Amino acid sequence: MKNRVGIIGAPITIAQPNYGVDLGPNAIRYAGLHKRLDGLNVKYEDYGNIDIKNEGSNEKDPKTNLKNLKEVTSGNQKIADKLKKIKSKGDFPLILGGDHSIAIGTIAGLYSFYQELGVIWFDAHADLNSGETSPSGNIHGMSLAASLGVGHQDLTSINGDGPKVKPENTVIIGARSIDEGERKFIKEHGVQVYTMHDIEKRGMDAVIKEAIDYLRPRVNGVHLSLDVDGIDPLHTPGTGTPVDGGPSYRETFHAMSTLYDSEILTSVEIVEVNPLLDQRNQTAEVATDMIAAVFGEKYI
Ligand code: HAR
Ligand code: MN
Ligand code: MN
Ligand code: MN
Repeated sequence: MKNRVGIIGAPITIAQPNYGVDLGPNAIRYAGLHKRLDGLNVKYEDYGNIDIKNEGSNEKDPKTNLKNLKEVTSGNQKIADKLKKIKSKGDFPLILGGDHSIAIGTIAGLYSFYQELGVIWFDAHADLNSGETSPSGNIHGMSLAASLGVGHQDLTSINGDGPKVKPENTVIIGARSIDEGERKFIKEHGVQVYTMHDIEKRGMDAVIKEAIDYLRPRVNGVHLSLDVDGIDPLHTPGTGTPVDGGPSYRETFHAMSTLYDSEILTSVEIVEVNPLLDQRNQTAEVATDMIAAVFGEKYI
């Protein structure tokens, strides 16, 4: 990566029910992020954490079926603004979450620079719900839909009205917990989804290479949104909504280093690390290993 990396902590937590995910950015720093980047000769600037107000009623609004909409919206507005600032300096954004709602802000900010943005959504979930389909009212399960322009107007109009990314420029990898409404969304909008079944049948190497080859001719930038619950919870127990049966540490590391080799990525975020649910910061350490892989760490 030629550009300097701009690190931002984005500690939104109120788009999901567990407290502690706001501590994710610092847990990743404590796990040795800076040293790892130093070891790779990657230049970076750490801008610290965005000041997020994680105060909301945590009640579902009976009209919208959303929890903490106002607060999640204003937090994401701040994230979008910060993204625009560091992109204007020429930095390569590395955003540390925070729950997965932060992708609404990062992708909205990136839209100012890439009208044909590709997104690789590595996750156990599809995050394609809206107020109408969500079983929980938790906005972190709606962030990809909002980025695609579907959902509450407050969420879809951050940094300008409408979709920030197109369904045909979006690839989900690792999905194994997809709600009924999300299945319908995928069929209707044509998002490319590689479920665990695809990974089992074809292997991670084939899947990640196909995703890269699919996106490359279509897009002018690619954002990796890495939800740590995408990885098997044997390796990443410190996360709010773990789902068994995910890709292993090795398979995920391989996907990340293949993305590095492809030189396709223009921004990276890592989300849903919750140190209060973790054991000895293990999940932040795995997250840091995956970031190292995406920035070029190899075994020799
Ligand atoms: N699909 C469920 C919902 O919408 C669960 C979402 C869980 N969340 C995440 N997102 N960590 O990837 O409530
Ligand atoms: Mn997610
Ligand atoms: Mn998830
Ligand atoms: Mn490998």
